[in-house]
Amino acid sequence: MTLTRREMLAGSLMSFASAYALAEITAPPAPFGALPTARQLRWQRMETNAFLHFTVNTFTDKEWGDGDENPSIFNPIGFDANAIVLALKAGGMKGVILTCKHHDGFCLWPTKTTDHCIRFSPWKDGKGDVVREISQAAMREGLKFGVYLSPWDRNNAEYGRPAYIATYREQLTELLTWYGPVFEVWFDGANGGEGYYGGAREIRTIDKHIYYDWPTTWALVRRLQPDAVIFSDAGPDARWVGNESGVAGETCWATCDPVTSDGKPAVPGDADPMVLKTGTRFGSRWMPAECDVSIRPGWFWHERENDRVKSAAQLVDLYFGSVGRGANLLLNVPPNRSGQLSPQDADSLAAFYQSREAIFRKNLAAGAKVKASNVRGQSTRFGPAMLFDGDPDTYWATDDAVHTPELVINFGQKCRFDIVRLREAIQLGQRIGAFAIDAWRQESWAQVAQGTSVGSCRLVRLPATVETERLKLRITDSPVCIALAEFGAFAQK
Ligand code: FUL
Repeated sequence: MTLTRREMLAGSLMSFASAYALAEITAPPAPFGALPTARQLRWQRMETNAFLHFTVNTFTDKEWGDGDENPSIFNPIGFDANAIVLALKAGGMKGVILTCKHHDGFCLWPTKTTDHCIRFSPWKDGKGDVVREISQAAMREGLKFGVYLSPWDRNNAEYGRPAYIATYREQLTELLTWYGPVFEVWFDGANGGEGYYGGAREIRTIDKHIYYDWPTTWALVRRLQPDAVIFSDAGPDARWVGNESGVAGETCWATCDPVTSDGKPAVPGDADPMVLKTGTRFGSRWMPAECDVSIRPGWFWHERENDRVKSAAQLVDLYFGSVGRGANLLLNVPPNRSGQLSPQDADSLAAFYQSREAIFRKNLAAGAKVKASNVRGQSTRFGPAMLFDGDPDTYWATDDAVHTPELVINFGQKCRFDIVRLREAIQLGQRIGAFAIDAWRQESWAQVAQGTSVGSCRLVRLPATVETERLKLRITDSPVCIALAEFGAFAQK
């Protein structure tokens, strides 16, 4: 049969129309609530980053330096940025944040703003630059580099007065323009109090809500490093989790409206830790939590703590309590006086990574038969196969009216596992409010676990190893249709 031009045109218009209709039916779910920016999405996918606390304190054996240190004490003769970064990489760290200046005010780079810095140390005859070496080693090894610049400066004579704020911003400008891309800028909440302050040796208190004028400083970060995530007790991109033990709330929403204990908008150094710990369900801002914790009792290296380095098993627990609750883990591993990681720390880090690899190597649900109670528009694009393709951008979604669907995983034979991992398609917001997991026991379903917030990652440790042929995920609470990017079942034991 030969078609006329007119018939051909009509035919192609028809198929265009039906394809269009289908596409309409299977349109992705509308985003819900506060959404992550591209920089936040990139940051959340990093999951585990390292913190390096290193400065004069490493040599004075202190946690907080007074600001009256003689720069001549800073002399890490064996400093090896490459070895440090390689050890972090072996620990599975994706980024590294360096304390470029801690509360003592000593700058680890040749700043033009103060003499309380590395230029006046004997290390490399005052020509060294720790910031440059760490940032370059990170770049070489594929880790991202971030900066910590303490707002509180116990050395600066002008601290507490406007002149210091100008200096602080100059220091930030140096750090954000001299060393290439920065993935995170870490603003500490600890500030104001006793210090050396250029010899005044007094107590200086500041109004945390006014003194720093944070909006202006954060605008500077945005201008100089638009991809950098800004971290503080009050965000704006990532929030402190409210404790330094490395653990987020059992319920931990990525949305948050940080407030002070009397309900005012929070600022660095004045935020209600309980709000930070759990976030705010349906909060107005996407502001995921970051759990900072040290591998040792202190933030800086102390010889007396060499036998108190956290074990791989303890680090795995922290991973479950942070990344497993939708937060990022920022693990501090402090270099020692020779400028290297001590073997205890490096060994623990490597073992931590190997443990994680061993646990998450095989998703036992990936080869199973999976049935969803509902699939959006019955489209394979939103089908449950998307849960196992390892792509965080694809997901199983339901029709708009279906908020509490179920998913049955049929292993075809008895399967043993003790960990379940869920990941929402967070580019569409935090949707799921609660879920439950059931195992098939001969003739009926028995609930083995339940949970609340999911977000970028939820790890569920089952109370005991489950051995079953079938597993069921029930979404028990969601204000809208769901979009789940991953379902995983793993065996640790
Ligand atoms: C705190 C500081 O006072 C500690 O020394 C450390 O830097 C920690 C990460 O933040 O507020």
